[in-house]
Amino acid sequence: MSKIALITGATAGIGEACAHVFAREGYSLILTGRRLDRLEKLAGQLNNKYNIEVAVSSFDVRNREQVIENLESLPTKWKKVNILVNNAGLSQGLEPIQKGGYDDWETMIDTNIKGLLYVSRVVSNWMIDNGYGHIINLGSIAGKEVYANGNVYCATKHAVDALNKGMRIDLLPHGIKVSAIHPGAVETEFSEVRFKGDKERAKKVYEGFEPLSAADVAETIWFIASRPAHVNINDMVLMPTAQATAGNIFRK
Ligand code: NDP
Ligand code: 8X3
Repeated sequence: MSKIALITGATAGIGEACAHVFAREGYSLILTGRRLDRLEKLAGQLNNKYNIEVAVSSFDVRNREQVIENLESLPTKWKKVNILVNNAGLSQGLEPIQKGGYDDWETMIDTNIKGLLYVSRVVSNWMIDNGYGHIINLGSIAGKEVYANGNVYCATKHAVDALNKGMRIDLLPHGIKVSAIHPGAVETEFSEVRFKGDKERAKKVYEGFEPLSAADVAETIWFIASRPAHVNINDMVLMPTAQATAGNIFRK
């Protein structure tokens, strides 16, 4: 079997774009997300186009039992994972702290921090057994800076930044690489999810400037994944040219 990449949140946006790039590069893929119909459709497309093996596993990263059961029940050959792209994540709401939605906070913390931890716990043990592996975490510019009303989302991505550093230290003796990429604005379903299906409001986020595309991020993740064995990119911030900081976008 060829090298294997496991991509969480492959049903949309950056995860889906990563699936295309790693398929193009000849990887076998494990694709995860909650929307099984999208996973199956994507698996069929990639299998037809690139003649690669694709396994799909549908679970909610917030549910620890589901994560463990679904991943551990994969056939042994699929546990030889070379690359884990810890991508599943989301933002919910954009409110000042005193008005934040309790459920929104729980969803972001459970998905972006605890979900990433559950998946990493399972897959890092496979990698230790295999004696190789590379974990690439999706942080965000929101994990490097804080912007108005971004409070809890920013906190979850700051947590990813810290976990990325911690994992790298803990997995160092096992020869496992750990990297993070921190993008600025990327036009995906992210803002539609943040604004709970309000497409008009979501569209406005990307008006007047050229944001990153999901493909821009996926190609950079491939760059990180394809460095020689003795080279690791610890941390990378990737911004649209029109965006200087999280809160500073030049719009025409
Ligand atoms: P999308 O909304 O387009 O994709 C998010 C993906 O995460 C989907 O595949 C979704 O799958 C999955 N996901 C969300 N919640 C869960 C869950 N509970 N269980 C399993 N999968 C889940 O957004 P992006 O592609 O933009 O976001 C991908 C990552 O990149 C996120 O971590 C985000 O924080 C980060 N990021 C995004 C930026 C942006 O501007 N877009 C910038 C910086 C970082 P499903 O709904 O099918 O479960
Ligand atoms: C997504 C980018 O700036 O909306 O992580 O937080 S931002």
